[in-house]
Amino acid sequence: MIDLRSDTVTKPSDAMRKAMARAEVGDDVYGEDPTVNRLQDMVAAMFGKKAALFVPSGTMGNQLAIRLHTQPSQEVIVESTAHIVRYEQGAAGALAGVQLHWIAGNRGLISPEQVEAAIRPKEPNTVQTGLICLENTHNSGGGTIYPLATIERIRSVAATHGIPMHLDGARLFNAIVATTLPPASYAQHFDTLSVCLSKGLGAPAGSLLMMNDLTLLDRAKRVRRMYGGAMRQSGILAAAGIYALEHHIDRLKDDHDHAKRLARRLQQIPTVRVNAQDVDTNIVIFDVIGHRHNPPTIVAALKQEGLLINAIGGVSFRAVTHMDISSAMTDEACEIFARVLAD
Ligand code: TLP
Repeated sequence: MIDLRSDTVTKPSDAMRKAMARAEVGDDVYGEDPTVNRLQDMVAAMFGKKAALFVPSGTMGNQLAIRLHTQPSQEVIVESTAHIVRYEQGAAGALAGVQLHWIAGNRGLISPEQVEAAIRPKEPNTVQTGLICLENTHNSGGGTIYPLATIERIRSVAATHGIPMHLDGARLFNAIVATTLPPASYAQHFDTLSVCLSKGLGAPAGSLLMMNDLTLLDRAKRVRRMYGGAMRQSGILAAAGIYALEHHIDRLKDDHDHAKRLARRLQQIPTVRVNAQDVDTNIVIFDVIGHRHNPPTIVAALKQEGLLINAIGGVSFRAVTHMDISSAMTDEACEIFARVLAD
């Protein structure tokens, strides 16, 4: 089976499993897991931040950030198809007591002018803006990379209004590899940022929430505990993360090449609407129009041929490349798409 549903489906390699088995561990609630501490120090140094906190998931990283930066009753500016809006089960409202102020983006990206217009005036009757969240790369936008200049300009708008910024960097490593920009060039513009080890990097679990403010770190540990994310001998998971960071960053380029190849092939199929030029990284989002089958039937027909993808609403589908997809599997996926979507 060729599984393009997500880059989260990868399985740890034998070498990664060996690194996990060998990990030195301790109780991380006491701050005594040497492998977790090593991972946190490694990631903080990589992104030029003072601290990084290991959390079980990308969702928890985002939700800690929202809780830490806001007061209940405030609102958070975020793009309308962001993961925080679409896939986190309303956690910002349920757990932090804030509302989300959505801005419709272009392939997931919002502009400094849109952000400026969305910031609420500081007057007693109006809800107050507590945080601005960006997502890079943007999942539902199709793995879109935020131009650094746009981030810089949004940061300057946020600074003028004294509003903190958080980055959902679940796939920031994809942006870093595609642009060859140093990790800190993105990180410097955010008060907090989260990165995931369980997406393209191929680790089984784990994300890191980074910050410069050490009081924020203390509060983050308390909220992580409150949200049920404080773990014990989590060095076993951290060891997989360290292995992934040491071995799996540069190879993301292969995933980007494979996604581009898929998009170029899809573009040739008459029922498919996709612009291969829009594929910046490892995610291909495409529409199927005028096909005799509906989306669930198309997904089932592809599965029948040995290819898994996700229907993501309306006539849209998502295919994601990752480390368990070889060049030969990419070619085969192209053939299957051509066969099933042609008629
Ligand atoms: N995204 C998953 C699904 O939840 C949609 C996927 O298959 O792409 N931020 C972004 C941008 C994400 O894409 C994801 C996962 C997360 C956060 C959450 O990560 P986890 O699943 O670790 O909570």
